[in-house]
Amino acid sequence: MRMSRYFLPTLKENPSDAQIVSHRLMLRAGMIKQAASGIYSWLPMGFKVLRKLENIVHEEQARAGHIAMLMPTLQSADLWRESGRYDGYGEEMLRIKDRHGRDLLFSPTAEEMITDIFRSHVGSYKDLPLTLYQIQWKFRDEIRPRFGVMRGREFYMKDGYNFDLTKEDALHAYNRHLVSYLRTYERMGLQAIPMRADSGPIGGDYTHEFLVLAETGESEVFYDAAVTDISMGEREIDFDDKAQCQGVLEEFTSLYARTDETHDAAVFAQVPADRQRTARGIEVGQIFYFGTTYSEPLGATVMDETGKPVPVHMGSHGIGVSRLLGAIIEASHDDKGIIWPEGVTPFDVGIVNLKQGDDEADAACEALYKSAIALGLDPIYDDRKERAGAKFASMDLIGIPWRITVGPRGLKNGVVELTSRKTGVSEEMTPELALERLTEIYTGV
Ligand code: 5CA
Repeated sequence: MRMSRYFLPTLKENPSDAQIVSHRLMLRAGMIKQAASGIYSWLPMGFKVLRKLENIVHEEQARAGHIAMLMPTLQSADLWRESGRYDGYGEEMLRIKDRHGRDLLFSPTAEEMITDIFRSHVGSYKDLPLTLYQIQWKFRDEIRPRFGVMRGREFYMKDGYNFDLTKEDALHAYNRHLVSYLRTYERMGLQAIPMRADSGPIGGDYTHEFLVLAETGESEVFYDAAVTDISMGEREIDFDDKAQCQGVLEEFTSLYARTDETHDAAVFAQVPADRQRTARGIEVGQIFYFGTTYSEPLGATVMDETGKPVPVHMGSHGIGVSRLLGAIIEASHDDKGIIWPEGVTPFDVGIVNLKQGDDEADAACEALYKSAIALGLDPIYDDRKERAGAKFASMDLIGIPWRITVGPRGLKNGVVELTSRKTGVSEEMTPELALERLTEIYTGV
């Protein structure tokens, strides 16, 4: 992409209404624009990152054997009356009447709809296990939408639902979700710690929230510092291997890590004093096992091996995809702007032309830009007639992990400068070598 042709409405000043750094930076980097309280338009660069996150979620769900689909945002109230949640859900549910006076609602989650689909089409234990998921907009009429996409009213969520014959199988589905979520967050450059939590309006008593530690997080958390040393890394996972998935769950959840809702001071006191931590965290996902809470009232049963109808064991599992943008920025920024982890960056490399209009510099940038694309990289070329300082400031603000700076002085010696956004370290090298380095970083070859 050439900056001169892109739509990147960056702001020089800090927006006064944004209280936390991720919200400020998303507005300043021209990623979102507020449309109404808690409702945002996703401008091109914000949309690009949102799609990258979505792709990672899809890839990791496919790896775990879960199946993608899509359900409507507007749903009939009747289904929710059947489960008893129409009245129970409270003011957060946006209720709508259509022209015929029928009650609809904007889906805040989709347990009812997926259970309805299941009961219409699945009748035998032989069709299980089954895990279906979607990535779809949700609406919750939050009393206090704030912090930009972090607590929106309209937000993008991955919601997955497992259907199993037995509790044991459903707990394996729970474990599969835990493992796949850990992989998902790590690919996004985040450490998200599974913590014992409260199930709220979803129900059930078996649930973990995934929290990214950040001062601006809305949840108070208590944990054993040793949990921050555990990561999935490169290990191979067989998602059908029950013992392996259970092992990962135990490894990640045996140490003390709880949100304030389930915090138990007496148990916490047993953690060695020098490892006790109290902090704040951003909830970027939650998994639930709730047994037959929905399948019983909605009549989602299958015939078991003896021909007897039994309600299926279910769980639901969510990732706050749009909230993740805020969480990533909270975890990775400095006073100049965003620092995108390579796995989610909107562009792989920024090319800065120090002397736009100079034939030699223009030609070198043009060649570099085209070679980068030919190599499968996604460059953004700042070809505007701006001062070098302004170009650097833009690249730093929008957080591109690598910058190649091209100027007449370097070109005399056949070199450009490759700079890391994270460390600020620059190295001179030939344009070919710079591209080789970047290809290795992004594709591993
Ligand atoms: N049905 C279950 C799992 S699919 C469910 O709705 N879970 S949830 O309520 O925990 O939501 C899943 C994730 O969506 C949360 O972990 C959080 O990351 C995100 N989320 C929830 N509310 C909001 C909101 N108002 N704005 C942005 N993200 C939100």
